Amino acid sequence: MEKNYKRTLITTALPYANGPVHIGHLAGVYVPADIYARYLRANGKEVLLVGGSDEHGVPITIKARKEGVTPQDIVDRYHTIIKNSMEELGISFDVYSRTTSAIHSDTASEFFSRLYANGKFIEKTSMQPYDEQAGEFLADRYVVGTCPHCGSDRAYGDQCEACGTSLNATDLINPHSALTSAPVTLRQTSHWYLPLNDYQDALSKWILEGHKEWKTNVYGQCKSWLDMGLQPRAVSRDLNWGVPVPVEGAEGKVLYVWFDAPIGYISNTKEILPDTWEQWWKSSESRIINFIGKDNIVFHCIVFPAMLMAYGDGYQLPDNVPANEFLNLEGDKISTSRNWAVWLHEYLVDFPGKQDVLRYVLTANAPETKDNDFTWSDFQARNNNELVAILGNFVNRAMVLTHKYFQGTVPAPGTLEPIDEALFAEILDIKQRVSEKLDTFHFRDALKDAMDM
Ligand code: B3M
Ligand code: ZN
Repeated sequence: MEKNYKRTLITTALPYANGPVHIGHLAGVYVPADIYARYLRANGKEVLLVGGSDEHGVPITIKARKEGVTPQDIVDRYHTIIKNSMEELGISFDVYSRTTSAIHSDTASEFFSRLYANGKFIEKTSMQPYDEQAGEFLADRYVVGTCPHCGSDRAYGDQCEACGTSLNATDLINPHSALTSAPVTLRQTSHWYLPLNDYQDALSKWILEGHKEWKTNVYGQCKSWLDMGLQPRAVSRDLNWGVPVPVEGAEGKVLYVWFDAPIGYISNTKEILPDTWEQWWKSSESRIINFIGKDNIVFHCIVFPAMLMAYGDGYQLPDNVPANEFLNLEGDKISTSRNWAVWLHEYLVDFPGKQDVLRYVLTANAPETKDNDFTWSDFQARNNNELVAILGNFVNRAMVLTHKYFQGTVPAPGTLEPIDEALFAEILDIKQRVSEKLDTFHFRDALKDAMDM
């Protein structure tokens, strides 16, 4: 780290409140972000760890429709489960809020209004997916079809979860409605677009020249997006759940969830620090680090930075975006819809008091540079062979010997013999190596070094 920052704002991707969080979320985002926050705090740095639930968008309305309840019911239920379980796991958030809060609607609405007033959007009429049977436009995940990149037949209108590619509904092969399974028709509607192409040069310079130190998976994805050439992206949707588009005549339209969600980082900072939040966002003495999963890279490295550039007013761009790859479970992709996951709230019931075991295993096996697999046999082996046999034994021996020879009190150090000096030097050396790895977001290697000690 060349520059010495006064404070670090650490953000964590806002999980959709359409289900509880699972070990994939934890390994990808929350455990590493928490390690980093604790590491900086332990070194006396000023840190803010920001999180919250993403409560808008089609993932929420689809879930509500499936269960025959309102979107509000869904987000209330899962926000509570997520917030409580993360707290019980020990993720040390300074704030964990939600995008249905009033402060968030106001912030997101104002953000859009300013860009609108300053002529930063293009308004375009286009043909969009429509379900004749349901009489509704089909935003994002309401359209399902075959991914033109990897051939997965479960790609959504906004993204293919199998290969991580970001899509437009019209890119899909054989698109049909997630509501009624009817084939998708097209109908005319108008939306606001952010012309990302206007920011192509600034983004290229900022990332490709200015941030060569970013993780290779992140840098590589950004480069391929930039090499393809950026296109205007719609920032509104025909949907009845979300932040209303604050423009006259835009009834029935809301902000695209990926427009309002990253603004949630700002509104959550405002919520906890109403008077000083700007120090964290607009001062060159502060830096912003976004912890995310690999499927969120384009939104954090391209779209949100372009929004911040368009807004101006001193907003800083992120200094780093350490994105992780995916964690699989017993050789199979974790899936909420197929209920193939280890859910945090259930783990906490099944393994009371064993929060650190989960945090340890998810870090030792973190998907930092490639997808990784979580297995229960590995969980058991790491618990028994590493935590109990190595760490537990080390602590136990130190305790027993302290009791046996020093009445249970750590004695004052005597004169250091050469052998002690050598040991100290070795410890400092390990500490240095661990710090270097933590500073560059290699938590798994840092843990390995610490355990080898
Ligand atoms: N909720 C997508 C996800 O959960 C989205 C992240 C928002 S971060 C601002 O992967
Ligand atoms: Zn795909």
